[in-house]
Amino acid sequence: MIQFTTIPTAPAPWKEEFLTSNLPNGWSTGTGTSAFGVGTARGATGNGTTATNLFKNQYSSSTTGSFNTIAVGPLNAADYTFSFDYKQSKYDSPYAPLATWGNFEVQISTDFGTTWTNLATVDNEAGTGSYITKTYSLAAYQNQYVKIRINANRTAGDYDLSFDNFEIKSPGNSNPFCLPTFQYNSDGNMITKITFNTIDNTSQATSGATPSYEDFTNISTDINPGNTYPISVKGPSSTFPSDVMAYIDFNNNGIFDDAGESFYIGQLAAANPANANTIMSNILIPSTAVLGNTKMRIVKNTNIAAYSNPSAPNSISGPCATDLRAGQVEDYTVNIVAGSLSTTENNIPKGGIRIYPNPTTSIIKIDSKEKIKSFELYNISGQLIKKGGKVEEISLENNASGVYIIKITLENNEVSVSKVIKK
Ligand SMILES: [Ca+2]
Ligand SMILES: [Ca+2]
Ligand SMILES: [Ca+2]
Repeated sequence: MIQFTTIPTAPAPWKEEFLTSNLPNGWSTGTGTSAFGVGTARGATGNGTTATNLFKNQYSSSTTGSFNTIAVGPLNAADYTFSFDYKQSKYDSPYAPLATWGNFEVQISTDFGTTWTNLATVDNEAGTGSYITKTYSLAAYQNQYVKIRINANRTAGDYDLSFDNFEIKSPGNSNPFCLPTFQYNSDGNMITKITFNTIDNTSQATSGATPSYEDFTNISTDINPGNTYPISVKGPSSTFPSDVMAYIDFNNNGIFDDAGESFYIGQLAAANPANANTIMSNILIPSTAVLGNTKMRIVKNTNIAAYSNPSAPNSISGPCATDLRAGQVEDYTVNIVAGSLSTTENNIPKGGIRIYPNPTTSIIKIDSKEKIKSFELYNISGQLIKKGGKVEEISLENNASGVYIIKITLENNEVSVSKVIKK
């Protein structure tokens, strides 16, 4: 009965470097012969951490291609830039760049892909044999969600057009959400289950075949400043115990260990994946936390210090430590919402209420089995925009494009909180 259209979003700062060969959440890459694909082939090898990249063979029978990113935002810093790496390489070995090949448009959308504006056109740019980095200011898009699209057009040749390392960041933080490095990768020391508020995520437990980084930022939970939430972490530890840290980027600057952002969750005793232990702790969300989407990182690391001194504090020196032994990092999204929008109020049984269309261009209609008593509409920063009594529809005609939160109270005092998007 409920038919919400959930539009996937990612918090900023943001980076997509194609760590696996799966198409990242929220992206689309076209269909048939005009489709871009994630992987690596011929000269289409990536730049940086992974060879994996997003590429397409452009040739006489397949001259155009298009793809778009997930929606990223809100962009709450004034100095955000958008950048990516690209190269074109001849289809045949040794995959040299072509002198004449065509062009691609770089487009941006602030309405989740309904309309697009050209940021730039890259036209027959001379290749270097290496990746070329393109960077564009997003100063004009502060506080908005943005989606980026690339439209590629071939005019000559048979070549691969490759893209990698899509990134939205502040120049003042050149490596947002930097990853730690493990001497022995994950080995038998992975995280197999996390619970935090409404997040309950189990992940793979194959010793020696589990990546040291898992990106679960498509999994999100709503949390309120000033509230405390339980967290549990489960995982094996092959020889020595493992320390577990949690980090939440409360001030939304791409750095995980500013004051008050680090939490020592505890130590997991040695165990194999089949009998892995679980530790629990609590995280107090500071009243100063910036509202909106941000990232939470869980870092687990096995270490000899913990073995020789079980009471030793964590030996994870930071969320980007370069000297960890073996373990895993999992990233999640947490959406910090004002206290009055607590999801614990969201106690209406599924099917009881329907809000549509979502996204909308102006009117939101509300169908409810129970009579509606009142409504409140908030912007993404948690400010009350409008409120009223019994209502069947709400007009967003005079409101800016973006994400809004609607809280509906029914006659029986049940409360529903939903996100709606105005295009
Ligand atoms: Ca890559
Ligand atoms: Ca895991
Ligand atoms: Ca931070």
